[in-house]
Amino acid sequence: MDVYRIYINKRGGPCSRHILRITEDSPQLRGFMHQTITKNPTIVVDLLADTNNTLLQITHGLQKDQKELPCKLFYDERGSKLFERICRLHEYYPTRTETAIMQQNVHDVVDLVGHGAMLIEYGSGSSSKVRILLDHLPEVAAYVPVDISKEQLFMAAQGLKRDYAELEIIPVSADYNNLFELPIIGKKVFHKLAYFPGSTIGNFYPIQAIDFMRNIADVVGPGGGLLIGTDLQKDTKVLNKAYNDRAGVTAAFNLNMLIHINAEFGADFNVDQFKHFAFYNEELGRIEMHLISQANQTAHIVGEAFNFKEGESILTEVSYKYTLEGFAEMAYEAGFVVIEAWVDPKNYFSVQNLIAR
Ligand code: AVI
Repeated sequence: MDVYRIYINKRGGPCSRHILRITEDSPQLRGFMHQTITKNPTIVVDLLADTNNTLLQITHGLQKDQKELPCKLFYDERGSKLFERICRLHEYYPTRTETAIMQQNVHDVVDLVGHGAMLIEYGSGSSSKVRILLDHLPEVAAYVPVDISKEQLFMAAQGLKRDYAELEIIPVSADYNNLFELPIIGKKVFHKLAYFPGSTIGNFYPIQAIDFMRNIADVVGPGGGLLIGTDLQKDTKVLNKAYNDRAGVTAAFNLNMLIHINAEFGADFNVDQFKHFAFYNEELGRIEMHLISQANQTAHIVGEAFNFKEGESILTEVSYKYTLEGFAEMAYEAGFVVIEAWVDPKNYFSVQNLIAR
């Protein structure tokens, strides 16, 4: 029977460079747990179990004057499903607009990328967006989906294996905000292309976005590429609607963060006593998502008490919207040059091809 093998670093801990050498008897795998999961000869590497790091981020964030929580906490199982629903909402234009841009320009994209690429997708999730590239890119050397969720990686890799039998798929389970080393692959790699769709770059503060893209530039090396989706600045009304949908899915998604923290970190947030609030901050060019406390209240996390005044907010997410020029400047600072930016007719969204300098 074909198997997936998953190697979990038992040491865990925050960001550090872990070496992934992926053969069964490799000495680097000593001290790693080994689980056989399911079909197909594909290897999944889990770099870090960073529960402690996340807990620190939560408690530090709640000690700030403007309380904040890391937006990665949206994505437990329920949160990921809610996010999928958001992506299908009429008000939430980014997903369908990015897909349309890709569909209309895939031949140009592929011409620029060329053959023999190692395709590394950051935050690959269900790996659905990459299919349009895989359908058109000639001779992909390997597809390396990187995601924190092992379950999603397994499911996605299985699905892809069914449809792209010849493709070498090496999923890496890692927090892509941390440095990670690429797995070694069998075929010759002509160049590396990082793929970061979905405008998730907007969820980083600009300084973090530059650092993150700098890491990608290191990973792909000079001449390597980054294909990235970026949301663009537009009418405030359109933006406010996208993050305040009428069906309340975004509100449920936002509140789910507290449910997740209660379940995973033994906290006791009274979820009913918080309300979703999102608005476009024109000055800073970003959507801000907040949870507003509806009363004076206290929540406990690992024995520590956090007080909330009535009306006080927790900032749960920023979602920056860029101009093409502003993004090009940021990319340049991170070591990239924008080669091409494809946009939709309304100029709502862009897919950009960047080359590392
Ligand atoms: C994942 N990210 C790009 C989404 C966004 O639009 O910033 C997350 C999201 N938050 C609310 N709706 C969607």
